[in-house]
Amino acid sequence: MKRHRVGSVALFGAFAFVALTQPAAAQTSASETAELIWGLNLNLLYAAVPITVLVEGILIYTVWRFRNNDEPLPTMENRRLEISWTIATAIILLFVGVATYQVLAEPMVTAQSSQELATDQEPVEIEVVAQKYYWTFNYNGTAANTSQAVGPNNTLSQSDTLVIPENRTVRFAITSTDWLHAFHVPALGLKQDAMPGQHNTIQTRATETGTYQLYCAEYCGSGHSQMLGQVRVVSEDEYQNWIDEQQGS
Ligand SMILES: [Cu+2]
Repeated sequence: MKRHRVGSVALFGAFAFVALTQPAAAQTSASETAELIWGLNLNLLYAAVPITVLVEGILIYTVWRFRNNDEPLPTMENRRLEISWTIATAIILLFVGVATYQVLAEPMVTAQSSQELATDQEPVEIEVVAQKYYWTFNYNGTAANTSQAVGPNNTLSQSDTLVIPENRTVRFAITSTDWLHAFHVPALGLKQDAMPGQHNTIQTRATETGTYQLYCAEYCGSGHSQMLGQVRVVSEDEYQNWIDEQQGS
């Protein structure tokens, strides 16, 4: 009878595990950054779900097992149990720490200096400028035609829609002209504060063409919720054509 109960709890746990992890596993990542973050999320879920099921299982079992016990006696000391849960917790925390730091150390998650980038191709460098309540993108290394929008150093400048090539490293230098904003593209796993007087760097390599939503993720005033934009990921050829087109050549 007791074995039967334990079996039921284990079976329920397995179902809960599959049900909870399936949506995360089915998630397709649109960039290397998003893939790393979702991979970590999934690994942590693999550790967290069995622990949750185990703890809740023991709790429910204990409540049921001692339901008619009017004078419960606490366990005064159980050294083996105490050593076990201390070591088990240490191992779990070590796993969480190592797994997290591995992802945090990835250049696609935490941007490093450009020297540490092992890319066969020059990264695309884009300055992202936040201002109440819109986004401006300055494409470094692209000379703007005078008839087009011109950014600092005569670079090609665009507002609201950011166009980036697929399968190529793109570095964003994020800044603000007034006060705090935050550049946030959830589908690409990108989030970085925009602060006046400094450039915060993030980088990614998009792996899926498409159009993704850009949000401001730092409350910045009455127009904050409308401070939106779009990120269009296109093929390398299409990107070059788009640059040429914008330059009017
Ligand atoms: Cu905002």
